Amino acid sequence: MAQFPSGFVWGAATASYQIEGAVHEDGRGASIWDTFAHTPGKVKQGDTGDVACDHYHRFREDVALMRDLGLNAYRFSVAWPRVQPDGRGRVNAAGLAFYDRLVDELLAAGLQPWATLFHWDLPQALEDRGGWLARDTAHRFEEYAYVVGERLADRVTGFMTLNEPFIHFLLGHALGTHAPGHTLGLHAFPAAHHQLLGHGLAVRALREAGANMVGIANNYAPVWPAGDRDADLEAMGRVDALHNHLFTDPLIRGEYPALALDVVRGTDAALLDVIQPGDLTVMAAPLDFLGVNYYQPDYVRAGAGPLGVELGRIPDREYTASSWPVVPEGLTQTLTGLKARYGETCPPLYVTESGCSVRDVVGPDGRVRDDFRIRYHEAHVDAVRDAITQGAEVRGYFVWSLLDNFEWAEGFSQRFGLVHVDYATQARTPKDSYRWFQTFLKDQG
Ligand code: PNW
Repeated sequence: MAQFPSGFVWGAATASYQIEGAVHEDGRGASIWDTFAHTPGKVKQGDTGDVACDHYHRFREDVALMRDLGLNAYRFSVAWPRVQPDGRGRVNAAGLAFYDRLVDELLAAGLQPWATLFHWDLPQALEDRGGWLARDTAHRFEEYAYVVGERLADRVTGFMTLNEPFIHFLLGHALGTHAPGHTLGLHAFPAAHHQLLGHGLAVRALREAGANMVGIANNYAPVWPAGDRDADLEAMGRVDALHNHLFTDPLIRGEYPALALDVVRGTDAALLDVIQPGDLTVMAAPLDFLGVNYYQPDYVRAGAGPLGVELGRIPDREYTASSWPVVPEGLTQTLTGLKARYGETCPPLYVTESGCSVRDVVGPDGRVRDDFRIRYHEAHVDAVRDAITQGAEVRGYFVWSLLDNFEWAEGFSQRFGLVHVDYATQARTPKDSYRWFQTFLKDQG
């Protein structure tokens, strides 16, 4: 079987609000997820990230787990409200110092630090001024990016500006199931535009601060047909434009996909007024890599939804505990599809998230028998290998996630980790999948 290219990056990924806890410590300001999780009815069981995995205090133990696993990289996110409690201006030295300690600990353990600047925990103070619906937030993000870059760029291997701006746009601003909870439908378009603008401004700021590997982590899904009428194919095109092209074409081609603009214009032509001259040039700042977060295809037919779209359940598949189908070939399609669409201008790709939720329990013998997850990652690693064989330039694979953690609106009910977390005691238990990955990496040499 073909080997992975030398220097291939094998990592695990997490995000600040999902693991850190310590929400009131060392001068951290409130984020929109603090507000949202503390609003009754928004998160299952009333769970919050107040304590989460207590990673803020246990990061040394968590880094040791990764070192022992044999990973060579770790993708974490920086909590903006720790660095700038008010989202602008004043920098909180104690907050920044946490990431400084984390990065040093990673380097000492032989792990490359990969930092995401925004994984959805916007400072509440900025939300109060309009959040991503306001153009100013893009400029505040630029300022924050420079602060983090100045402090960490000498040691961080790769920076990702945003995590999944599409999901933050869709669930946070269009549908309202994530913070900040807006239910604007396509009237949320400014939140897409301003995230993309913020991305471009942050790329520039990071480079000025000395960063030399800069990218983004996007969520991608190949669009599969759930019907074959003309209307179904048209519905697929709209989904592809919004989910996959809207957040990538501007970065690589310096233009919005025409179909996405049509859909937004059809909702309200005035929404497009947020696009100012020069914005797309800013967005198209050259990227060193593209991060690919992959979970499942969009299975689409025409229907009565707002986009004229209905999402279906792919038949004859295994399903994860979060009811997502297991479709490894969708990852191959995503990676080769990016290469096909952008050709020579396609940046090198890293799978920045891949993983599944399983109903894991610690057995009486202390083992967590998550064979489902082992098979999941075996199949998805093979899918990456297939994509490389077919000409995609893929340089890394990050498992989502290192630890079981706060799965947003699902709270702690969904476990994605290679390491089990008992939230009552904060005990970490490496699962069978952790041991599998350890052996796999040894075999890779
Ligand atoms: C990603 N969807 O979120 C995030 O980057 C992680 O923080 C999260 O824990 C992980 O995937 C697992 O969910 C997503 O509805 C949330 O398709 C929702 C969707 C996709 C990704």
